[in-house]
Amino acid sequence: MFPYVVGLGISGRSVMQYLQQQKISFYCWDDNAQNRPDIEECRSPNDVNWLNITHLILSPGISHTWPKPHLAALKAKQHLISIISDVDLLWAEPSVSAYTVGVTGTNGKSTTAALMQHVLRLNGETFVGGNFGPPALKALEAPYKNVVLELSSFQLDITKSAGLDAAVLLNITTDHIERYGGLPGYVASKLSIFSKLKPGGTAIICTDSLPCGEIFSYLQMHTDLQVIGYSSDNRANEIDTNTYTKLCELANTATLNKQNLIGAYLVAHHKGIPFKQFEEQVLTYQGLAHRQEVVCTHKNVTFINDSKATNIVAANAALCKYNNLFWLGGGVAKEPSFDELETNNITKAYIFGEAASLIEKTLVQKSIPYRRCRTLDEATQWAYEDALKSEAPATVLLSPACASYDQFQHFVERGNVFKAAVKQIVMHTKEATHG
Ligand code: UMA
Repeated sequence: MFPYVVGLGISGRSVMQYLQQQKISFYCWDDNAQNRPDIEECRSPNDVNWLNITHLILSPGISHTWPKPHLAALKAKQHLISIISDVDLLWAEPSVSAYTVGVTGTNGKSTTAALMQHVLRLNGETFVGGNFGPPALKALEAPYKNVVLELSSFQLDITKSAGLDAAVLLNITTDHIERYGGLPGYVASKLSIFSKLKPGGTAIICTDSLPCGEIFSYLQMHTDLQVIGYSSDNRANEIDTNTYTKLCELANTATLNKQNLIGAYLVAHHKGIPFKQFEEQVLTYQGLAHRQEVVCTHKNVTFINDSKATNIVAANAALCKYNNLFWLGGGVAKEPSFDELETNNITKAYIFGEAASLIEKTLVQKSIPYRRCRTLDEATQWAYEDALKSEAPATVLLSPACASYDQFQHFVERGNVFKAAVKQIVMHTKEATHG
């Protein structure tokens, strides 16, 4: 009997490596021929003998229900074979005794997970991974005291076991419509993080967004989980006013979003880390690339790379924060309209990609000056030239409010292209100045 690994990207390859180390024979498959290893065990869902399969270990990016289940998922269901994830393999490992936290939400989960790792280091080596980047099974590479997993809805959907000591839900706004068809399916997926709690585990929920407020009330009434609610304005907080005030000051000083900071604080508090130590550690947190990352300031212009902002809510966090903005936005729209975009601080917009016409509609309605650009490079160049003419300090902000895959592989590539364009601009102007 063999497990069947389908999808051989980052998570699938980590699963194969794990099975090889465990000396467990397996079958594997990837629809992209280039990602298939040249081994006899590589068999398509039509060619494996399903009667010999124990589990289907599916990659998170592969659909198993909506809009259309992958053939492997369909066949697994027909043969009553359970579909599991790399996270299930991690949690099944008897050697793992780490305190494990899962973080989910539409926005801010990577930042919160990284911040938690930074803080939990105070009481021992801490792993951070999952959707964040290093696949979950990398947590087996050292005897970590704590494991922080960023869990996407896709990972939650295929993870069957319960290995979390604490689960944090930050927010829910519309996302990944291509996989869920609408908000209810996506909300159900996010809610399922709490079914991954071990008995006696702690549920931590920021109630700022309406679906999360409803989940909080539901869990309080219908489960015997330890449920802790909080909100950015302290309405639903179980934190005393004095601590809340200190957390707000800290959020300002460290320029961190309160949803992320308070979520991390509640986990630290749960682990017995005193506020003073938490504060000291937060103040040394460096932040993550592509999330409001200050690239440089050149003349009167500061360049900020917020390429990770792939939806309107995420972009609004940056759009509200900086003034005199020369905003770069566009890509593949995730929402049917951009009317919710915070445009008050935008001096001029530079729009590109598939969503440009849709964004244009909103900009025209709100009388915001804009320029349509073919590429991000072009947009960066125009934004810089206009920002330079501004008398006040200006910010060129890439916070696209869209997915990237019309012009880039992913948000990381988009952010790197922006940073390379900024580098070129700075080099050229320096060369021009020096002669
Ligand atoms: N594949 C098929 N058939 C298909 C679709 C894909 O065979 O129908 C194959 C592809 O050819 C490829 C592999 O499956 O070889 C890709 O699998 P995957 O899409 O699950 O991607 P991985 O490389 O395994 O990366 C995944 C996460 N990707 C997704 O969930 C889409 C990564 O999150 C994560 O970092 C990684 O596991 C490690 O845990 C990225 C992501 O974009 C950052 N996440 C989404 C998001 O944040 O919005 C959810």
